[in-house]
Amino acid sequence: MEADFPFWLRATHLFNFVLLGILIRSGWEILASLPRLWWRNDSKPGTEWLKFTRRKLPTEEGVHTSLMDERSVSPLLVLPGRENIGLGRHWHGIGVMLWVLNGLIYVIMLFATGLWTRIIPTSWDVFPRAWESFKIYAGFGVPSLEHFQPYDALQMLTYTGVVFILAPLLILTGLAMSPAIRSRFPWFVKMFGGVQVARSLHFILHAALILFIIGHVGLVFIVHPEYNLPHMILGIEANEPEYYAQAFTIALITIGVVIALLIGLSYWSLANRPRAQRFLVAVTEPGRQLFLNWMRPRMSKQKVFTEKDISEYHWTNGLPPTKDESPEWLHHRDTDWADWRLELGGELNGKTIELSLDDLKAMPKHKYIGVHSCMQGWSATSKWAGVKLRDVLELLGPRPQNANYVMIESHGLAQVMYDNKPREPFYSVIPLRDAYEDDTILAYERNDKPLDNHLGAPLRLRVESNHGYKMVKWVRKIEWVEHYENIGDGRGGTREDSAMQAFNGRI
Ligand SMILES: Nc1nc2c(c(=O)[nH]1)N[C@H]1C(S)=C(S)[C@@H](COP(=O)(O)O)O[C@H]1N2
Ligand SMILES: [Mo]
Repeated sequence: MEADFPFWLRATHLFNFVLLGILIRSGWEILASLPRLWWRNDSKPGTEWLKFTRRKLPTEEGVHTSLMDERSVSPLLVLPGRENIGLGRHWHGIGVMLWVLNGLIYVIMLFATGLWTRIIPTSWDVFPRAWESFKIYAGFGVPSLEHFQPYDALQMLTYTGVVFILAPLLILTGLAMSPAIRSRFPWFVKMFGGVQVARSLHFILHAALILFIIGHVGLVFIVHPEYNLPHMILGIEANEPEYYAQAFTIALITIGVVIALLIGLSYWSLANRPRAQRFLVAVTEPGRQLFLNWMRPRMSKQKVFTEKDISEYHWTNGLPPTKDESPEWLHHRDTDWADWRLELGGELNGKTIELSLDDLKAMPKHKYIGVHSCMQGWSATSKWAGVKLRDVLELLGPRPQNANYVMIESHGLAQVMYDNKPREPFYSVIPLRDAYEDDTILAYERNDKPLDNHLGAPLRLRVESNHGYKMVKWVRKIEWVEHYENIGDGRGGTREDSAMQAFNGRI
């Protein structure tokens, strides 16, 4: 008897329930940060195929930021809720890692124990038999008990579809949204038709999964529950009302406890967001190290994206500095950057160099077509040109021994800060391995034209292996730093400080 629903099966099934809850709820938080879906290779407002907002967007570029499009959703529904995209992404990351692990254990055990023959059909007549079952359900009937051994043909087909088709496709479309993977294997994203197509497919697959969950849970309570529930939950093959009541109660309590736990995670996260961020980053960092951090971009080498892929529309996140924020940037803008200087150096070197825009343009020019993705979800393909960050850093001479990171600071201020703190200058700290990548550049051109003001003129950082929030616009100063704990709130960047994103985002 025990062998029918052995412990490993029940345990992985329960974990799967919890982890899917985390994934779906945090996925909704991520979607709420840009509640629109596209089939295009860019995210042009007005061309969405689906949206969850009534907000009308200006079609003019550079007057509206993606942060303004974010929606606040109740923590009862999403994880963690209330516009916390950074924490939502961390929860999604943890959910993915544990869900894949749990899924692997399940599949390995399925084959190791031979139980795979119960869910994977081995003969073609599963289709006609499933069709018979389907007709019975469609007539609001239930196939008789002897069809379930322990699953009927329709169940076998559905379970096989969910485990071996739906789940892998969810993983693949999810991977196609990671900047580390896109920059390392650009063809993989191109194969889907771009980040937005992968994102839309991910959404549709998740909707299919939710339909499955509703049907699955519903049918457990509808189809021979007096036999199935005691069988699954108590491991007893008996048709007695007493066992049925017991199993029914256990099933309901379990579902209730899991839902309470899922909602509890939201309130736990919101009660102390820095604590939640520290915990989630610590738990997910090993996964990022193992799977993503070693990937170096090959956009410029592989030339997978071509002129034809260049997007019509490019969102903005962060508007140009205003007179109050940076009178000097406005002065430089109005005088064509003639006496604008990039400040390079800092304490670790004991020296500071100033570079004009012409100095930078005189250095070797690096050009490639790449895809920008904001962690909120929009993307755009552009041709970027500028100087490699490593070439610029080389001007400072040998790297100081204690230089562990490169810090990049903007003329502009953070868009928002949490807890009503005063807005700090936008900054980002880059690990050395990212700073030395081939496709990490200080860009002064986009699509063969000088950078637009809203895209960071005269100079903006590009780190193709990561999301947009690392790519400081209106760069003012670059310097070596030893640690970042004492800069800003100590998380390695403005978006890490305020949106609680991970220092090494990449997913
Ligand atoms: N100075 C500054 N740089 C910034 C930001 C900002 O608000 N201020 N936003 C970042 C984010 S979250 C993204 S997605 C990109 C957006 O770049 P774009 O406006 O050129 O599309 O810029 C990044 N660099
Ligand atoms: Mo972003």
